[in-house]
Amino acid sequence: ELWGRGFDEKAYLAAKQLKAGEDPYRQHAFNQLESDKLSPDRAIRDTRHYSCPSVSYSADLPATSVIITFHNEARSTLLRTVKSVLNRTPASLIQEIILVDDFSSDPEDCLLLTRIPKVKCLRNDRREGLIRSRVRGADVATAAVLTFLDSHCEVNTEWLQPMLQRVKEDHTRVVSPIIDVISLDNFAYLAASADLRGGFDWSLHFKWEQIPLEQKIARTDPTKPIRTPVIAGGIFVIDKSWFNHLGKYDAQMDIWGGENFELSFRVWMCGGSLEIVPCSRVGHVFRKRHPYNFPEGNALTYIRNTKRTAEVWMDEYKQYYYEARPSAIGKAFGSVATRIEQRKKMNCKSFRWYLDNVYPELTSPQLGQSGSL
Ligand code: LR7
Ligand code: MN
Repeated sequence: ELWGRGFDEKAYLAAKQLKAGEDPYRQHAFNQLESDKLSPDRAIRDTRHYSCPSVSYSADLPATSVIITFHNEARSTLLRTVKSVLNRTPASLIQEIILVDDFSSDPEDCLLLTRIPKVKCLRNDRREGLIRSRVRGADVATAAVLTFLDSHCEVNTEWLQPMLQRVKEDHTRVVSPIIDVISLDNFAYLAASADLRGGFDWSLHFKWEQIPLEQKIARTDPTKPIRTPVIAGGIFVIDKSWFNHLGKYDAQMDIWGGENFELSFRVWMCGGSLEIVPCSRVGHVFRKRHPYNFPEGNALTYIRNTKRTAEVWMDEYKQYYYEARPSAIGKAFGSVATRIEQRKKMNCKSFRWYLDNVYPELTSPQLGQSGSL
């Protein structure tokens, strides 16, 4: 297929085919052979609840800038992410797709895609990690609403409208879809449970968890949003001025990890809310290992990022974080002075308030002898 400015899809993909005998999992930690076999325009099952198609949305939803950062993504998954957005979204809602190439080995992975209408490419001249890369993309975005995606996603039928609707009604809402599973082995598209929300433990380890039973019983309308204490991090819609007002991301966080807690605590504690909109579905390839290197090492980077989060947002409860993650004690984490200042300026609520009002299910650990806070 040839696009307006002459994008040769077949040539783009063929240039990066696996070599005979090469382990298809080696480069990307998913089965690249299976991904390469599939069409960039493949159909996927509409996994929404059957009452979703009859929900209607405002006729003047705002357009969005889609921001996708990546480091050495497989061409076939990257292209399918981009094309699923163009194929399954009304054109008027997509202002642009901003690819941020986080210093991948081959600049053409990104550059060639700018031959597709609406696709822009920014390339970092050194590895920055996904946090600073997203901020770079957000800073140049021209739409009033930002939509973040990982580089190995497929958006499903009418994915964007329900999220834009929620943000249009209230710009302080930060919204996520239900994240369906694209199998890392055979790329089958599988529906995820609609009864999950984001949670975590004191070590700041993310987990999906069941919606509390009282809330589940009270939910008579399966199309209504689900309040969530935290978001998984990669796939969400946020008003651009609200994102800027809240302080974007902590630009001293490196590579991967922790930014989802930092953003989630900040949104809740500084006057916004986080929700999962069940009529929006986006597939994501979940992997078992990171396919890329961490210049400072995976463990130290996660500690640095989560430690910055705990130091800025968790008040006296940060002691539980250190008890659950003793290896974080004494580790360097840079200065958090400007982030603390920002928190004060915005007059954000306490972590105690967050626990009482947003995540009462996270109970204090049994402390050895010191009792509860
Ligand atoms: O140095 C890097 N530079 C990048 O641009 C490292 C990564 N990246 C890109 C990468 O190519 C990908 O597009 O950043 C994106 C996310 O990296 P992944 O796919 O390795 O992350 P993940 O899916 O394992 O991790 C989840 O948690 C991360 C914490 O930092 C991010 O918030 C991811 O966006 C997030 N993914 C999702 O929320 C999708 C659902 C998965 C879950 C749970
Ligand atoms: Mn991912």
